[in-house]
Amino acid sequence: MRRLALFLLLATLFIPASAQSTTPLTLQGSKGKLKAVIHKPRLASKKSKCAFVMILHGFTGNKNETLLEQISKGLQQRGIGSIRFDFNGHGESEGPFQEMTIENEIEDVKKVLNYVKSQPWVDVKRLGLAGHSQGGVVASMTAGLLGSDQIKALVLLAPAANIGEDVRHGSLLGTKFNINQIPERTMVWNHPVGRRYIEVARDMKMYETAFQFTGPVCVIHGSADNAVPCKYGKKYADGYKNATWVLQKDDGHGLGKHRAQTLSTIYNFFEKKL
Ligand code: FER
Repeated sequence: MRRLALFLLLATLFIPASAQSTTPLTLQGSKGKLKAVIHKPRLASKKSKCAFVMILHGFTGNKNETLLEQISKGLQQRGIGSIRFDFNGHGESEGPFQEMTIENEIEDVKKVLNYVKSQPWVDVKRLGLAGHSQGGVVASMTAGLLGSDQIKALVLLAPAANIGEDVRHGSLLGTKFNINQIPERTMVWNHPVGRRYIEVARDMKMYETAFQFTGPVCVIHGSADNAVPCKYGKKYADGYKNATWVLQKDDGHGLGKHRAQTLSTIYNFFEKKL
């Protein structure tokens, strides 16, 4: 009996911490299987929960871009979990690129979110979203649709708010097409963009949907971004009730110039707001 009591006492004194891990996984998305990497931070005990961020890449991008990996690793060191994944038609995920749309990318995010919420170590009350470029548009619209009950904080990195406007003018990143007779496919950055992508982008209520989100937002944009001029990011920041605007001088679309500063802005924001 004394031994048992001693054992129980020691057991409570040495509750094992749960180690950090970085694990590849496959999830069901809107158009097939999605490949993802989930980052779990070190937790005080097996029962602990942590804040968590979903990280979204851009048009023709993938989950292993340096910026996204850096965000995951930095958050992990600060006790915040994250997931990066390839959208349908991108990276190692399934689905033909030509069928990818901003709409079905939003569906991908919702499906990944359901998986995240099922993890016992994730605090579902402390969920954040971060998206780069087209991933920023997807993040903004998903946050608007789900609301601040489900998404606590949002980071938009060079959000590609010009997509809708470009499309309505018959242009996609410099490729021209006839908006009154949308082709079955349009090659953009060597990728086949389908008709449905253009229709969705033409009709989407991007700002209107996005601005339904009332939680804290941080918008970071490079002043020398040639793919998405920074005035589009500024319009996002100006439209939100609760946004911080960070303009990175002479930085481009990939936000590589002041990377350390960009990263610490992201970490500090999530540490404070989640
Ligand atoms: C466009 C403007 C910006 C566009 C895509 C982007 C496909 C997004 C770029 C990115 O995600 O990096 O007209 O058309």
